[in-house]
Amino acid sequence: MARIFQIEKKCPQTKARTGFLFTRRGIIETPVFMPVGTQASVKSLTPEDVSGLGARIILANTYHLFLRPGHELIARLGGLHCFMNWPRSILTDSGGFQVFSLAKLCKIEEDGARFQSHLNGQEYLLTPELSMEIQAGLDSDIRMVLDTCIPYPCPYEEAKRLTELTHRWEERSRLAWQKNHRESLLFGITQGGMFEDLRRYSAKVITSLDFHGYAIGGLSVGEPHDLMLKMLEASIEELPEGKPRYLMGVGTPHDILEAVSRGVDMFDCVLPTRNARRGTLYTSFGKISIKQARYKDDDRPIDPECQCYTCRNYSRAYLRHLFMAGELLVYRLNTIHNLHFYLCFMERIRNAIRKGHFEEFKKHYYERKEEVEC
Ligand code: PRF
Ligand code: ZN
Repeated sequence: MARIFQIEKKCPQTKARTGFLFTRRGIIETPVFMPVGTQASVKSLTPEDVSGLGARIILANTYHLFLRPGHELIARLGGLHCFMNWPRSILTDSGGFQVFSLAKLCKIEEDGARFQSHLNGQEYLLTPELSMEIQAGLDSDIRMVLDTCIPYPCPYEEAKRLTELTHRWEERSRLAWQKNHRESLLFGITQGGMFEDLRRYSAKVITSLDFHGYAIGGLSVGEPHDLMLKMLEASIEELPEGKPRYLMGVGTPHDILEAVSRGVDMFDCVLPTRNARRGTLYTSFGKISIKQARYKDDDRPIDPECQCYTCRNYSRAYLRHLFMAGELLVYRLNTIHNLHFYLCFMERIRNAIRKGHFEEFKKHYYERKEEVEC
């Protein structure tokens, strides 16, 4: 197997590491944050905006693109990169998680997940083979196996049953991928609910299937932060050191910092983009809500320390005005700022690990967060 991941530097005090992930469309420095482009678009931005922010990989969703406009149409038009004009890497999620969270009815069968489209109620059966076929049609660079989503809370026996079903689906995903992979990478997903022994068991079984990388799924589904970290630790302990680890759908800057400390290399989350559209902005001194009256005639940028396009050109007063007036431009300007914040945060994490300063960086980050909002 060609080399797909190379560890560059390890933090001496924590399990954090920097590395390079090689896809057929480029090299990705890790730890990395992948902006979410669910429906073949990072909401409100052009691909030029997204690459200008420094993103080298984005995430797209099998579930949404299968239902609309359909993977066959996208395949006919040259694949997702061509369709959306994004030449860099794309990771596609398998659809499992979205079926559980978005579809109207969802029934787990041995063969796959039977669900009704949230758009028009039509019934489908999403099997591991179909998920791989859709992802092949999209022609993504990193593809995810089909997994089940274990609700929180969930009794032990049910979590075990769903975890074992996921293992069978992943084996079938792997076989299907071998038939139409076209140089893409395939990542397995560990589950196990909120049980340490199931987490370890799942990570062992998934590791034995030999994927290019390993995702930790089923976390950040409503459980307390400490429990998430405990489950993450149990999962990671059984994963191979030399392969990339991806914590799906996580999270806040705080979650990311703690997960990097435990050896996670990849993240995706809707938080920076969704919060931007709701007027919640990340800054070096905590989150602010641009809606607040206190920003009415505030001529300072969102964050005086931020170098993004929005902060270099616009005041809080202007952004607040746009928001209150429902002007579309505010979505783009806020999203540019929040994604810049996340991508810059990851770059600072990588540089701190490289220089051997990661623990200090973490401490400093927590101290600054204590400061009051301005
Ligand atoms: N599985 C898949 N996608 C996901 C998750 C999962 O468990 C999560 C859980 N945080 C987010 N996205 N396939
Ligand atoms: Zn900014």
